[in-house]
Amino acid sequence: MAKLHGTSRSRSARSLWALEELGVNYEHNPMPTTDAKSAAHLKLNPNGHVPVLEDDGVTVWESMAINLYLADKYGQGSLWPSDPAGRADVYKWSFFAMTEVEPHLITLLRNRVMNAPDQRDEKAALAAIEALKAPMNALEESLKGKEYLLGKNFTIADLNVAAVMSWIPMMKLDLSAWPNVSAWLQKCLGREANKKVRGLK
Ligand SMILES: N[C@@H](CCC(=O)N[C@@H](CS)C(=O)NCC(=O)O)C(=O)O
Repeated sequence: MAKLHGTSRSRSARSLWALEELGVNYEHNPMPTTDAKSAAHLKLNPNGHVPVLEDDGVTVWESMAINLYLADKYGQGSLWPSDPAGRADVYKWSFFAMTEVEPHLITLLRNRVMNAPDQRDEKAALAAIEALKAPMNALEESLKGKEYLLGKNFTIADLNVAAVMSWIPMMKLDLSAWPNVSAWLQKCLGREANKKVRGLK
């Protein structure tokens, strides 16, 4: 049986969402991030991070890699596109989320939510908001006239990008300049599988 290590209050939520969405029978080890550097966990992921997936003798770390693996293995005919062009879009949006969006959201999260008030740098937060404009514009343009990133159907591309952007409501970032992004994000985050994950340990 597949086993996912990592509390839902971490990036593990991304892979728990994929497991739930795909209807995979899995075991969840809700390991806190404070245990990620334990000797036992370092054997699974030498980076000392969660999430980690174990599945049929395969060990995968990096949330996006886990989700691409899961969608490929369990999502044929649903979350995983059957054609190379569709899969190219999946890779494109997943790497976009990790490289163009996540670093700025982390900066914002640290300086608006996570750090103690006297450790917050509002200048860095404002610079992150500025840097997010280009990727938000790209997303807005791509969603024009479409239900989801690849067209009519929700795929692992939507899940991966929306999962990275799931911190946005918590930060109350104003998305009114990007109405397509705002409507799409709400629709993705409102899916039952994601709502279920938010209630897990
Ligand atoms: N790029 C990695 C990042 C993983 C990561 O940084 N996970 C954090 C939790 S959200 C963690 O394990 N932190 C524990 C630590 O660094 O000791 C991914 O997406 O899986």
